[in-house]
Amino acid sequence: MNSFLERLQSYRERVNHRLIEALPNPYSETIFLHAAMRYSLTAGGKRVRPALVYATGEALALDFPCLDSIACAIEIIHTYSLIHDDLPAMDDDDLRRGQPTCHKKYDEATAILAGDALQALAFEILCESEGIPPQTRLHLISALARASGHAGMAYGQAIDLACVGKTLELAQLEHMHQHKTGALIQASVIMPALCVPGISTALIEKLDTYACAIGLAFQIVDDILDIVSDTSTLGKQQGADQARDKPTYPALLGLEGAQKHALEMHEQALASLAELPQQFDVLREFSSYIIQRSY
Ligand code: GRG
Repeated sequence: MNSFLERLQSYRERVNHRLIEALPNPYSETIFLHAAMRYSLTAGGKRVRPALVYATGEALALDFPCLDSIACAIEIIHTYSLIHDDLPAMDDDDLRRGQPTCHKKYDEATAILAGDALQALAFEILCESEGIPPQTRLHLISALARASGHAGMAYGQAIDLACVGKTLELAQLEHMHQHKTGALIQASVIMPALCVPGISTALIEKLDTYACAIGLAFQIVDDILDIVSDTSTLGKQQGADQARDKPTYPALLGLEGAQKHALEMHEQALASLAELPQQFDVLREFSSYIIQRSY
């Protein structure tokens, strides 16, 4: 696990450099759009999704430069979603990653625009990713649009907002999280796979099953950490989701039941990779990291 954690750190450092390069410089001292984009994108964060892009790329023997655009585009979409999620019309949070949320640091209009501009920037990066053939770029753009839009994350967020105060069945909770959290995690695995010329449908399916399972495991662990971690580790108020009366895995299954369910998802992820060779160990270790992480 230690060497995996070192690898994870190197993925984080790599994407952090690329993200800084991708950001526009502030044009003006009175217009805060660019500063707000930079503020939210560089305010910390685990970089789980870009790390998963690099890990999948390594398993598939892809070159790192061709993975950079995918890693940046997905993290930028993720950051836009957090900015919008924190707005008063959504979760109304004051803290994100231990720092004032974008609309608290700047103002609501600037935060909305920073999210909008980040979303557009993600697609611009994919359009201009020189190391990737144009036809593949189109597939990547389409995959990210699906994962983040009306059939993916935005749909999941809409379900989430409609579910406040309701009790959901496990299948309904999973449906919400497969879209809200899972879709971008799935894209982090499938987008690198789309760069492999002639990749088989069978391999894509195995990777997709793997990604669905770790996406849910990630969310279950997030719900557990929301209860068991303290506010300084979380970078937000402890028990925030519970306090908002949102349906969570521990609320539905109990803490132990949620832990058991996360382990089941990890086992499902490993099972989907069972026939794949040793070079896929990086993804096996990634799944272990997802269920063992402490923040
Ligand atoms: C506004 C369209 C739109 C979507 C928002 C991602 C999201 C959808 C909302 C965030 C709220 C939340 C707690 C979602 C669960 C997914 C999740 C655990 C997000 C936080 O991701 P991390 O832990 O965050 O990877 P860092 O800060 O490490 O990048």
